[in-house]
Amino acid sequence: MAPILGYWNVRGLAEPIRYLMAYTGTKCEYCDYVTGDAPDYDKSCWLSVKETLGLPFPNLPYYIDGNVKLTQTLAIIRHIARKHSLCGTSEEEMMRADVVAGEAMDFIVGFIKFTYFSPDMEGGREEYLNSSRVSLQRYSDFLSTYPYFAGDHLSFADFMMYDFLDQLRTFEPLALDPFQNIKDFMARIERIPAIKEFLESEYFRNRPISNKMAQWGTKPIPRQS
Ligand SMILES: N[C@@H](CCC(=O)N[C@@H](CS)C(=O)NCC(=O)O)C(=O)O
Repeated sequence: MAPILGYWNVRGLAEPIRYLMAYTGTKCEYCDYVTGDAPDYDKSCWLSVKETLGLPFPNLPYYIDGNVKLTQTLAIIRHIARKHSLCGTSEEEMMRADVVAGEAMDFIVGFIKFTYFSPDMEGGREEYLNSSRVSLQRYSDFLSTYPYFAGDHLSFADFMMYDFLDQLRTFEPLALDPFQNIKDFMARIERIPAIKEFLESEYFRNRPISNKMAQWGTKPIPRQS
């Protein structure tokens, strides 16, 4: 039986897992939960099954593959990456991939907080973008002249950085402009045939970045590449 990936029907935290599925050619059943509309944003489709799936820590995203029942985005990503040797090819690359994965999680959690919960999102836009530029400068310095964040080889961390930075550049199309090596990296990921195919698929293009209660990104938006 194909593994099952459960998440809301948005990109959110789960998209790098979907890229990994596409890249590794893993057939996967996507169990996409859909929240109700405003004002209640009914989540009963998820809450009614949340405690029934045998997950030790029920949450979204979840990944079920036979006896493997996983939650926590990073644990799911690393599990799939280990199976396909996508964790880096040396201790140096593995350390770099792990650091970047942690940075990517911090980044997306901040982005989600900003786009879902800001009391005045438009008013806080400049401040948010200024602080994200500081992070981008660090990513750019770290990437340096390497093709991938771990170094010379593609790793799971690249799919995280790619999607989360794509969410940022969808929010602000000029955000990546000062960072040519990051723009080159984005283009490099998009040229990977399986990723290109996934990005062009109806499944990718029809799914919004954010869930319905967010202040931004709740409708599918064309990519800015
Ligand atoms: N640390 C967790 C956070 C998971 C999380 O916050 N999931 C949100 C969606 S982004 C959710 O709606 N979870 C369902 C729940 O709390 O029941 C991870 O990285 O996977």
